[in-house]
Amino acid sequence: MHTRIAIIGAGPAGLILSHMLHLHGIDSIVLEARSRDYVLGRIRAGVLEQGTVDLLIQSGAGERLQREGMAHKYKDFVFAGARHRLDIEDLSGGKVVTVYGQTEITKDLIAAREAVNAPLLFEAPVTRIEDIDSGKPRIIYHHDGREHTLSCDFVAGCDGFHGIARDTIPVPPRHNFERVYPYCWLGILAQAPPANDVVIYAHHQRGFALLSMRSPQISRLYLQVPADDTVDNWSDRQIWDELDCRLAAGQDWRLTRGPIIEKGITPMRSFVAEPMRHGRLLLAGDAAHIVPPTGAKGLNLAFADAAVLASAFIEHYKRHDDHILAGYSAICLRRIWQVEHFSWWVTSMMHTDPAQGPFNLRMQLAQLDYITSTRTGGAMYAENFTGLPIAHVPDF
Ligand code: FAS
Ligand code: PHB
Repeated sequence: MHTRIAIIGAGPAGLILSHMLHLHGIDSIVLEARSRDYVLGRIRAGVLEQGTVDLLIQSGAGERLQREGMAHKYKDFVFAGARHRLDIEDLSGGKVVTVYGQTEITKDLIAAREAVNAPLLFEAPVTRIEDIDSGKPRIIYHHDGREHTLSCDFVAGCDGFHGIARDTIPVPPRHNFERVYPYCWLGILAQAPPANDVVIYAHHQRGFALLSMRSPQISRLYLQVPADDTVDNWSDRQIWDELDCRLAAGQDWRLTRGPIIEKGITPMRSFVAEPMRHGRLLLAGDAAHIVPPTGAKGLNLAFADAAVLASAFIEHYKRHDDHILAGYSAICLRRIWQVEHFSWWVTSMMHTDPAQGPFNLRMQLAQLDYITSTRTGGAMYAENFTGLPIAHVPDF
Protein backbone atom coordinates (compact mmCIF):
# COMPACT_ATOMS: atom_id res chain seq x y z
CA MET A 1 0.00 0.00 0.00
CA HIS A 2 1.08 3.60 -0.57
CA THR A 3 -0.18 6.91 0.79
CA ARG A 4 1.14 10.44 0.75
CA ILE A 5 1.11 10.92 4.55
CA ALA A 6 1.29 7.96 6.96
CA ILE A 7 -0.04 9.21 10.31
CA ILE A 8 0.85 7.21 13.42
CA GLY A 9 -1.74 7.71 16.19
CA ALA A 10 -5.45 8.60 16.33
CA GLY A 11 -5.23 11.09 19.18
CA PRO A 12 -6.07 14.79 18.67
CA ALA A 13 -2.91 15.48 16.62
CA GLY A 14 -3.33 12.57 14.20
CA LEU A 15 -7.08 12.96 13.78
CA ILE A 16 -7.15 16.73 13.15
CA LEU A 17 -4.15 16.42 10.79
CA SER A 18 -5.83 13.74 8.66
CA HIS A 19 -9.06 15.75 8.67
CA MET A 20 -7.35 18.95 7.45
CA LEU A 21 -5.35 17.08 4.76
CA HIS A 22 -8.55 15.46 3.49
CA LEU A 23 -10.18 18.88 3.09
CA HIS A 24 -7.27 19.83 0.84
CA GLY A 25 -7.39 16.61 -1.19
CA ILE A 26 -4.21 15.16 0.30
CA ASP A 27 -4.55 11.47 1.10
CA SER A 28 -3.34 9.99 4.39
CA ILE A 29 -3.74 6.78 6.38
CA VAL A 30 -4.06 6.85 10.19
CA LEU A 31 -2.69 3.83 12.06
CA GLU A 32 -3.84 3.56 15.71
CA ALA A 33 -2.49 0.91 18.11
CA ARG A 34 -5.51 0.82 20.41
CA SER A 35 -9.11 -0.22 19.78
CA ARG A 36 -11.75 2.29 18.70
CA ASP A 37 -13.56 1.87 22.03
CA TYR A 38 -10.36 2.47 24.02
CA VAL A 39 -9.58 5.68 22.12
CA LEU A 40 -13.18 6.89 22.49
CA GLY A 41 -13.17 6.10 26.22
CA ARG A 42 -10.09 8.07 27.27
CA ILE A 43 -10.80 10.87 29.77
CA ARG A 44 -8.23 13.66 29.41
CA ALA A 45 -8.16 17.37 28.71
CA GLY A 46 -11.03 19.79 28.86
CA VAL A 47 -10.05 23.42 28.16
CA LEU A 48 -9.77 24.61 24.54
CA GLU A 49 -7.94 27.73 23.41
CA GLN A 50 -9.69 30.12 21.04
CA GLY A 51 -7.47 28.90 18.18
CA THR A 52 -8.40 25.27 18.75
CA VAL A 53 -12.12 26.11 18.74
CA ASP A 54 -11.74 28.23 15.58
CA LEU A 55 -9.86 25.41 13.81
CA LEU A 56 -12.53 22.82 14.63
CA ILE A 57 -15.37 25.12 13.53
CA GLN A 58 -13.69 26.37 10.34
CA SER A 59 -12.77 22.79 9.33
CA GLY A 60 -16.39 21.68 9.72
CA ALA A 61 -15.84 19.45 12.79
CA GLY A 62 -17.13 21.89 15.40
CA GLU A 63 -20.93 21.71 15.07
CA ARG A 64 -21.50 19.83 18.39
CA LEU A 65 -18.75 21.90 20.03
CA GLN A 66 -20.72 25.05 19.15
CA ARG A 67 -23.88 23.49 20.66
CA GLU A 68 -22.43 21.85 23.78
CA GLY A 69 -19.12 23.63 24.47
CA MET A 70 -19.13 26.02 27.46
CA ALA A 71 -17.44 29.34 26.60
CA HIS A 72 -15.78 30.96 29.64
CA LYS A 73 -15.11 34.72 29.69
CA TYR A 74 -13.81 34.50 33.23
CA LYS A 75 -11.50 32.39 35.37
CA ASP A 76 -11.33 32.27 39.19
CA PHE A 77 -8.29 32.02 41.41
CA VAL A 78 -8.59 31.11 45.11
CA PHE A 79 -5.66 31.99 47.37
CA ALA A 80 -5.07 33.40 50.88
CA GLY A 81 -8.69 32.53 51.79
CA ALA A 82 -10.35 34.64 49.07
CA ARG A 83 -11.63 34.21 45.50
CA HIS A 84 -10.49 36.52 42.65
CA ARG A 85 -12.19 36.65 39.23
CA LEU A 86 -10.14 37.37 36.10
CA ASP A 87 -12.01 38.80 33.08
CA ILE A 88 -9.95 36.88 30.50
CA GLU A 89 -12.08 38.09 27.56
CA ASP A 90 -11.43 41.75 28.38
CA LEU A 91 -7.79 41.15 29.35
CA SER A 92 -7.02 39.11 26.19
CA GLY A 93 -8.68 41.57 23.81
CA GLY A 94 -11.74 39.44 23.10
CA LYS A 95 -10.65 35.79 23.34
CA VAL A 96 -12.24 33.16 25.60
CA VAL A 97 -11.58 29.52 26.48
CA THR A 98 -14.15 26.80 25.88
CA VAL A 99 -14.68 23.78 28.13
CA TYR A 100 -15.40 20.71 25.98
CA GLY A 101 -13.85 17.33 26.82
CA GLN A 102 -11.05 15.89 24.69
CA THR A 103 -13.17 12.74 24.62
CA GLU A 104 -15.87 14.68 22.75
CA ILE A 105 -13.36 16.12 20.27
CA THR A 106 -12.11 12.60 19.58
CA LYS A 107 -15.70 11.42 18.96
CA ASP A 108 -16.37 14.35 16.59
CA LEU A 109 -13.14 13.86 14.61
CA ILE A 110 -13.53 10.08 14.30
CA ALA A 111 -17.12 10.66 13.11
CA ALA A 112 -15.88 13.20 10.54
CA ARG A 113 -13.22 10.79 9.24
CA GLU A 114 -15.57 7.81 9.11
CA ALA A 115 -18.23 9.91 7.33
CA VAL A 116 -15.90 10.09 4.31
CA ASN A 117 -14.71 6.48 4.71
CA ALA A 118 -11.22 7.70 5.56
CA PRO A 119 -8.57 4.98 6.03
CA LEU A 120 -8.44 4.99 9.85
CA LEU A 121 -7.18 1.64 11.16
CA PHE A 122 -7.62 0.73 14.83
CA GLU A 123 -5.70 -2.07 16.59
CA ALA A 124 -2.92 -1.45 14.05
CA PRO A 125 0.26 -0.83 16.08
CA VAL A 126 3.22 0.50 14.11
CA THR A 127 6.30 -1.52 15.01
CA ARG A 128 8.94 0.09 12.77
CA ILE A 129 9.52 3.25 10.76
CA GLU A 130 12.14 2.74 8.02
CA ASP A 131 14.10 4.81 5.48
CA ILE A 132 13.09 8.23 6.79
CA ASP A 133 16.29 9.62 5.19
CA SER A 134 15.14 8.43 1.76
CA GLY A 135 12.37 9.79 -0.44
CA LYS A 136 10.30 6.64 0.21
CA PRO A 137 9.93 5.99 3.94
CA ARG A 138 8.11 2.82 5.03
CA ILE A 139 5.88 1.97 7.99
CA ILE A 140 5.68 -1.60 9.31
CA TYR A 141 2.50 -2.32 11.27
CA HIS A 142 0.39 -5.22 12.51
CA HIS A 143 -3.31 -5.58 11.72
CA ASP A 144 -5.71 -8.52 11.69
CA GLY A 145 -2.95 -10.87 12.83
CA ARG A 146 -0.60 -10.03 9.94
CA GLU A 147 2.36 -7.73 9.37
CA HIS A 148 1.90 -5.03 6.72
CA THR A 149 4.15 -2.51 4.98
CA LEU A 150 2.93 0.96 4.05
CA SER A 151 5.09 3.14 1.81
CA CYS A 152 4.55 6.87 1.92
CA ASP A 153 6.01 10.28 1.08
CA PHE A 154 6.08 11.47 4.70
CA VAL A 155 5.51 10.01 8.18
CA ALA A 156 3.61 12.13 10.75
CA GLY A 157 4.60 10.87 14.23
CA CYS A 158 1.43 11.68 16.21
CA ASP A 159 1.84 8.70 18.53
CA GLY A 160 2.09 10.49 21.85
CA PHE A 161 4.71 10.44 24.61
CA HIS A 162 4.96 6.64 24.71
CA GLY A 163 4.99 6.12 20.94
CA ILE A 164 7.90 4.99 18.73
CA ALA A 165 8.25 7.93 16.32
CA ARG A 166 10.36 10.20 18.54
CA ASP A 167 12.97 7.51 19.19
CA THR A 168 13.29 6.92 15.43
CA ILE A 169 15.14 10.25 15.28
CA PRO A 170 18.78 9.41 16.07
CA VAL A 171 20.74 10.95 18.96
CA PRO A 172 22.32 13.26 17.86
CA PRO A 173 20.69 15.33 16.40
CA ARG A 174 17.79 14.55 18.75
CA HIS A 175 18.13 16.10 22.20
CA ASN A 176 15.55 15.69 25.00
CA PHE A 177 14.84 18.44 27.56
CA GLU A 178 12.94 17.33 30.67
CA ARG A 179 11.79 18.36 34.11
CA VAL A 180 9.81 15.97 36.35
CA TYR A 181 7.79 17.55 39.18
CA PRO A 182 7.67 16.12 42.75
CA TYR A 183 3.88 15.82 42.66
CA CYS A 184 1.00 14.47 40.52
CA TRP A 185 -2.67 15.21 39.99
CA LEU A 186 -5.45 12.97 41.28
CA GLY A 187 -8.30 13.65 38.85
CA ILE A 188 -11.98 12.66 39.22
CA LEU A 189 -15.03 12.79 37.00
CA ALA A 190 -18.23 13.05 39.11
CA GLN A 191 -21.96 13.05 38.44
CA ALA A 192 -22.32 16.30 40.34
CA PRO A 193 -23.31 19.74 39.03
CA PRO A 194 -20.24 22.03 38.97
CA ALA A 195 -20.28 24.27 42.06
CA ASN A 196 -18.95 27.23 40.06
CA ASP A 197 -19.77 28.75 36.66
CA VAL A 198 -16.11 28.87 35.55
CA VAL A 199 -12.85 27.02 36.20
CA ILE A 200 -11.26 27.63 39.63
CA TYR A 201 -7.52 27.25 40.34
CA ALA A 202 -6.87 27.09 44.10
CA HIS A 203 -3.52 27.72 45.79
CA HIS A 204 -3.49 26.21 49.29
CA GLN A 205 -0.81 25.25 51.81
CA ARG A 206 -2.04 21.63 51.58
CA GLY A 207 -1.67 21.70 47.80
CA PHE A 208 -3.22 22.81 44.51
CA ALA A 209 -6.84 22.03 43.60
CA LEU A 210 -8.79 22.62 40.38
CA LEU A 211 -12.53 22.80 39.70
CA SER A 212 -13.56 22.22 36.10
CA MET A 213 -16.50 20.62 34.36
CA ARG A 214 -17.69 18.63 31.32
CA SER A 215 -21.39 19.63 31.33
CA PRO A 216 -23.96 21.25 33.71
CA GLN A 217 -24.27 17.78 35.29
CA ILE A 218 -20.65 16.53 35.25
CA SER A 219 -17.78 17.93 37.33
CA ARG A 220 -14.07 17.45 36.59
CA LEU A 221 -11.90 18.05 39.66
CA TYR A 222 -8.21 17.62 40.49
CA LEU A 223 -6.05 17.52 43.62
CA GLN A 224 -2.28 17.87 43.88
CA VAL A 225 -0.96 14.66 45.50
CA PRO A 226 2.57 13.30 46.15
CA ALA A 227 4.36 11.86 43.11
CA ASP A 228 4.08 8.29 44.46
CA ASP A 229 0.40 8.53 45.48
CA THR A 230 -2.25 6.18 44.10
CA VAL A 231 -6.04 6.33 43.76
CA ASP A 232 -6.30 3.41 46.22
CA ASN A 233 -5.06 5.73 48.99
CA TRP A 234 -8.14 7.93 48.62
CA SER A 235 -11.76 7.17 49.55
CA ASP A 236 -14.45 9.19 47.78
CA ARG A 237 -15.19 11.01 51.04
CA GLN A 238 -11.52 11.92 51.56
CA ILE A 239 -11.36 13.30 48.00
CA TRP A 240 -14.44 15.47 48.44
CA ASP A 241 -13.32 16.69 51.89
CA GLU A 242 -9.86 17.67 50.56
CA LEU A 243 -11.35 19.39 47.52
CA ASP A 244 -13.66 21.43 49.78
CA CYS A 245 -10.78 22.29 52.11
CA ARG A 246 -8.64 23.70 49.30
CA LEU A 247 -11.22 25.17 46.88
CA ALA A 248 -13.59 26.74 49.42
CA ALA A 249 -10.95 27.86 51.96
CA GLY A 250 -12.25 30.84 53.92
CA GLN A 251 -15.44 31.05 51.84
CA ASP A 252 -19.06 30.23 52.55
CA TRP A 253 -19.68 27.63 49.83
CA ARG A 254 -19.06 23.91 49.39
CA LEU A 255 -18.87 21.56 46.43
CA THR A 256 -21.96 19.68 45.29
CA ARG A 257 -21.06 16.01 45.79
CA GLY A 258 -22.11 13.01 43.71
CA PRO A 259 -20.98 9.58 42.48
CA ILE A 260 -17.37 9.55 41.27
CA ILE A 261 -17.39 7.76 37.88
CA GLU A 262 -13.67 7.96 37.03
CA LYS A 263 -10.47 8.39 39.03
CA GLY A 264 -6.92 8.66 37.73
CA ILE A 265 -3.41 9.88 38.51
CA THR A 266 -1.71 12.17 35.97
CA PRO A 267 2.07 12.52 36.32
CA MET A 268 3.57 16.00 35.95
CA ARG A 269 6.43 16.61 33.60
CA SER A 270 7.80 19.19 31.16
CA PHE A 271 9.43 17.62 28.12
CA VAL A 272 10.59 18.72 24.68
CA ALA A 273 12.44 16.70 22.01
CA GLU A 274 14.36 18.75 19.44
CA PRO A 275 14.27 18.72 16.44
CA MET A 276 10.71 17.75 15.48
CA ARG A 277 11.74 16.67 11.99
CA HIS A 278 14.33 14.24 10.64
CA GLY A 279 14.23 13.54 6.91
CA ARG A 280 10.69 12.47 5.99
CA LEU A 281 9.57 11.99 9.65
CA LEU A 282 7.83 14.91 11.37
CA LEU A 283 6.59 14.83 14.98
CA ALA A 284 3.42 16.53 16.27
CA GLY A 285 1.80 16.73 19.71
CA ASP A 286 2.82 14.69 22.75
CA ALA A 287 5.26 12.70 20.58
CA ALA A 288 7.47 15.81 20.68
CA HIS A 289 6.51 17.57 23.92
CA ILE A 290 4.68 17.27 27.23
CA VAL A 291 3.48 20.06 29.51
CA PRO A 292 2.17 19.80 33.09
CA PRO A 293 -1.66 20.10 32.74
CA THR A 294 -1.79 23.23 34.95
CA GLY A 295 -1.72 25.44 31.87
CA ALA A 296 -4.39 23.37 30.04
CA LYS A 297 -2.06 23.28 27.01
CA GLY A 298 -1.32 19.65 26.03
CA LEU A 299 -4.28 19.16 23.73
CA ASN A 300 -4.04 22.72 22.35
CA LEU A 301 -0.34 22.33 21.52
CA ALA A 302 -1.18 19.13 19.60
CA PHE A 303 -3.69 21.09 17.49
CA ALA A 304 -1.22 23.92 16.89
CA ASP A 305 1.50 21.53 15.66
CA ALA A 306 -1.02 19.79 13.39
CA ALA A 307 -2.13 23.13 11.88
CA VAL A 308 1.48 24.03 10.97
CA LEU A 309 2.16 20.51 9.66
CA ALA A 310 -1.00 20.51 7.53
CA SER A 311 -0.01 23.94 6.14
CA ALA A 312 3.46 22.56 5.33
CA PHE A 313 2.03 19.58 3.39
CA ILE A 314 -0.55 21.75 1.60
CA GLU A 315 2.19 24.17 0.44
CA HIS A 316 4.38 21.22 -0.59
CA TYR A 317 1.78 19.37 -2.66
CA LYS A 318 -0.38 22.19 -4.01
CA ARG A 319 2.12 25.03 -4.49
CA HIS A 320 5.41 23.08 -4.62
CA ASP A 321 6.71 25.39 -1.92
CA ASP A 322 8.73 23.83 0.94
CA HIS A 323 9.35 26.91 3.09
CA ILE A 324 7.03 25.80 5.93
CA LEU A 325 8.16 22.18 5.61
CA ALA A 326 11.81 23.20 5.86
CA GLY A 327 11.09 25.46 8.82
CA TYR A 328 8.56 23.16 10.51
CA SER A 329 10.62 22.30 13.59
CA ALA A 330 11.80 25.87 14.26
CA ILE A 331 8.32 27.32 13.66
CA CYS A 332 6.66 24.90 16.11
CA LEU A 333 9.43 24.99 18.72
CA ARG A 334 9.30 28.78 19.07
CA ARG A 335 5.65 28.61 20.24
CA ILE A 336 6.18 25.30 22.12
CA TRP A 337 8.92 26.76 24.32
CA GLN A 338 6.75 29.78 25.15
CA VAL A 339 3.91 27.43 26.13
CA GLU A 340 6.34 25.22 28.06
CA HIS A 341 7.43 28.32 30.00
CA PHE A 342 3.83 29.35 30.74
CA SER A 343 2.92 25.82 31.89
CA TRP A 344 6.04 25.55 34.06
CA TRP A 345 5.44 29.02 35.54
CA VAL A 346 1.76 28.39 36.42
CA THR A 347 2.65 24.96 37.82
CA SER A 348 5.42 26.45 40.00
CA MET A 349 3.08 29.24 41.15
CA MET A 350 0.14 27.02 42.09
CA HIS A 351 1.68 23.87 43.60
CA THR A 352 3.14 23.56 47.11
CA ASP A 353 6.58 21.99 47.27
CA PRO A 354 7.86 21.48 50.86
CA ALA A 355 11.43 21.43 49.57
CA GLN A 356 10.97 25.07 48.43
CA GLY A 357 10.36 26.44 51.96
CA PRO A 358 8.28 29.41 53.24
CA PHE A 359 10.02 32.01 51.05
CA ASN A 360 8.65 30.24 47.95
CA LEU A 361 5.15 30.34 49.39
CA ARG A 362 5.41 34.14 49.62
CA MET A 363 6.71 34.30 46.04
CA GLN A 364 3.68 32.31 44.87
CA LEU A 365 1.24 34.58 46.70
CA ALA A 366 2.99 37.70 45.35
CA GLN A 367 2.62 36.41 41.75
CA LEU A 368 -1.03 35.57 42.29
CA ASP A 369 -1.64 39.02 43.77
CA TYR A 370 0.09 40.64 40.74
CA ILE A 371 -1.99 38.66 38.21
CA THR A 372 -5.31 39.33 39.92
CA SER A 373 -4.78 42.97 40.94
CA THR A 374 -2.96 44.56 37.97
CA ARG A 375 -4.09 44.86 34.35
CA THR A 376 -0.57 44.07 33.10
CA GLY A 377 -0.31 40.89 35.15
CA GLY A 378 -3.84 39.80 34.25
CA ALA A 379 -3.32 40.51 30.56
CA MET A 380 -0.12 38.45 30.46
CA TYR A 381 -1.93 35.51 32.03
CA ALA A 382 -5.03 35.88 29.84
CA GLU A 383 -3.01 36.15 26.61
CA ASN A 384 -1.33 32.83 27.36
CA PHE A 385 -4.37 31.05 28.80
CA THR A 386 -6.59 31.87 25.79
CA GLY A 387 -3.78 30.87 23.43
CA LEU A 388 -0.82 32.41 21.61
CA PRO A 389 -1.13 32.91 17.83
CA ILE A 390 -0.40 29.88 15.62
CA ALA A 391 2.09 30.73 12.83
CA HIS A 392 0.32 28.84 10.00
CA VAL A 393 -3.27 27.59 9.88
CA PRO A 394 -4.77 26.22 6.64
CA ASP A 395 -7.79 28.01 5.20
CA PHE A 396 -10.89 25.89 4.52
P1 FAS B 1 -2.16 11.20 22.31
O1 FAS B 1 -1.31 10.51 23.34
O2 FAS B 1 -3.49 11.73 22.68
O3 FAS B 1 -2.43 10.19 21.09
C1 FAS B 1 -1.40 9.35 20.60
C2 FAS B 1 -2.06 8.13 20.00
O4 FAS B 1 -1.06 7.32 19.39
C3 FAS B 1 -2.74 7.25 21.06
O5 FAS B 1 -4.07 6.98 20.68
C4 FAS B 1 -1.89 5.98 21.07
O6 FAS B 1 -2.66 4.81 21.32
C5 FAS B 1 -1.32 5.96 19.68
N1 FAS B 1 -0.06 5.21 19.55
C6 FAS B 1 0.98 5.19 20.41
N2 FAS B 1 1.95 4.39 19.92
C7 FAS B 1 1.51 3.89 18.73
C8 FAS B 1 2.05 2.99 17.75
N3 FAS B 1 3.25 2.46 17.90
N4 FAS B 1 1.31 2.71 16.64
C9 FAS B 1 0.07 3.27 16.47
N5 FAS B 1 -0.50 4.13 17.36
C10 FAS B 1 0.22 4.42 18.48
N6 FAS B 1 -3.88 17.97 28.56
C11 FAS B 1 -4.54 19.07 28.97
O7 FAS B 1 -4.45 20.12 28.31
N7 FAS B 1 -5.32 19.04 30.12
C12 FAS B 1 -5.47 17.89 30.86
O8 FAS B 1 -6.16 17.88 31.88
C13 FAS B 1 -4.81 16.70 30.46
N8 FAS B 1 -4.97 15.53 31.14
C14 FAS B 1 -4.30 14.41 30.71
C15 FAS B 1 -4.44 13.18 31.38
C16 FAS B 1 -3.75 12.03 30.95
C17 FAS B 1 -3.90 10.71 31.69
C18 FAS B 1 -2.89 12.10 29.83
C19 FAS B 1 -2.09 10.89 29.37
C20 FAS B 1 -2.75 13.31 29.15
C21 FAS B 1 -3.46 14.47 29.58
N9 FAS B 1 -3.36 15.69 28.90
C22 FAS B 1 -4.01 16.81 29.28
C23 FAS B 1 -2.54 15.81 27.74
C24 FAS B 1 -3.31 15.24 26.57
O9 FAS B 1 -4.53 15.90 26.43
C25 FAS B 1 -2.39 15.32 25.38
O10 FAS B 1 -1.76 16.59 25.29
C26 FAS B 1 -3.09 15.04 24.08
O11 FAS B 1 -3.77 13.82 24.17
C27 FAS B 1 -2.01 15.02 22.99
O12 FAS B 1 -2.56 14.52 21.84
P2 FAS B 1 -1.66 13.65 20.84
O13 FAS B 1 -0.38 14.34 20.60
O14 FAS B 1 -2.54 13.30 19.71
O15 FAS B 1 -1.24 12.33 21.67
C1 PHB C 1 -9.96 20.05 32.62
O1 PHB C 1 -11.10 20.55 32.51
O2 PHB C 1 -9.73 18.81 32.50
C2 PHB C 1 -8.79 20.96 32.91
C3 PHB C 1 -9.00 22.32 33.11
C4 PHB C 1 -7.90 23.15 33.35
C5 PHB C 1 -6.62 22.58 33.38
C6 PHB C 1 -6.43 21.21 33.17
C7 PHB C 1 -7.51 20.39 32.93
O3 PHB C 1 -5.53 23.36 33.60
